[in-house]
Amino acid sequence: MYTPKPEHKFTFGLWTVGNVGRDPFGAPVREGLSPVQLVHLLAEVGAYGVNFHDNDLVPIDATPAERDKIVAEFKKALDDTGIVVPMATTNLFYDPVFRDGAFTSNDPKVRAYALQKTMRAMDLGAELGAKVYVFWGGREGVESDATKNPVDAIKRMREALNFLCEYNLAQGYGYKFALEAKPNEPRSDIYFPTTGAMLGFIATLDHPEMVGVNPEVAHEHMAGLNFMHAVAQAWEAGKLFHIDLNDQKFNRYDQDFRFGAENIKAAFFLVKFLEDVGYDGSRHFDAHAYRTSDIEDVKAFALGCMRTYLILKEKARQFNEDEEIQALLAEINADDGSMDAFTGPYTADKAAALKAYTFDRTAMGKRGLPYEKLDQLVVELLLGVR
Ligand code: GLT
Ligand code: MN
Ligand code: MN
Repeated sequence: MYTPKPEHKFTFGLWTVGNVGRDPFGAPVREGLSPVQLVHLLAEVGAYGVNFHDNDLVPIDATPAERDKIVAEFKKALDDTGIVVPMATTNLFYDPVFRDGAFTSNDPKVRAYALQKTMRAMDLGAELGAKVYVFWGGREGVESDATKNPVDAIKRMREALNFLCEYNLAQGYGYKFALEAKPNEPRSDIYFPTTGAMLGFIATLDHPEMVGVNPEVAHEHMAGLNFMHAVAQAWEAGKLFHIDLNDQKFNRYDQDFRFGAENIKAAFFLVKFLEDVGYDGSRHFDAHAYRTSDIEDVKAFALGCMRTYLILKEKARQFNEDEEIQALLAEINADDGSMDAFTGPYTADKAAALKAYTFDRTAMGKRGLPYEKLDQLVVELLLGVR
């Protein structure tokens, strides 16, 4: 019942199961597996797809001949396993050239190089079948506001995305672009720090219909925000093009823990939301195993992400079928229709009638709201005693 299958659309990045456990205080602890080995590992644990940055697959200094050989071997691994590539992205943060950003760098040469690198990476992703293209601007920020004008940064980012939307159209790639926000790390402050900020920015682009978001659990939790609310806003705006699932303690560094490892209740409401609305994109796990893990434990990590998702999906089904919970929801949302005359689209008559109406404010303020009871039912459902 909790066995991952391709129809669940579980995906991982090469950089996630391939993470070697390097951190700012310590060297790698695991051997790096090749992209081909990682595809086989993902097939073994039951994933549907693999995503990558250009340089997860093709080293930044590879010659065209080396690139073609790597791509051919990777394609063969995909064919052998049935693993697909739904999403691709560009590494615009690792190389020293990007130390002050890519599209928002103060150096026009760096900005142009970032565009060139992204077009080439879009070619690579399209060649392997990717339909979603993620933009995570990890270095698009500052340590000191003396160094960059934030309005210039916004304008530079807009110019780059408009350029790349046109390239997408000109090549006929049909990509949907998904912008991923993060508040900080590796920069002290990163521009467009939340999913909400990205949504506001998208509306200012030349092709807003082509661009949506890729919200990540951990990134909103770093900022102490309710992730599901950000996802709901993106969904309601028709902008939930991709999602990065993982977990972490609130207000900490970017931990990228296994999905559901820290905040089970938040993970439950997230899965319930995605399943209830019928989100049909990838369930991408942008997480990595603890630094203490060996390769067997990395597999346990990957399987754990997917199993937790499926268990929470089953819990969401139970929630929707639980008579006591549904009765409480019906009570909470009861509507006797007495306000219908006032609500909905504005008319002058409605406004006049509403202004003249007398409310029993005291009674309204005393109405019982059984939210403790309802929440406890959720807790008991999650703890497995219902
Ligand atoms: C990096 C980052 C992630 C992004 C990846 C895509 S790379 O691991 O922390 O949140 O989604 O660029
Ligand atoms: Mn992260
Ligand atoms: Mn991410």
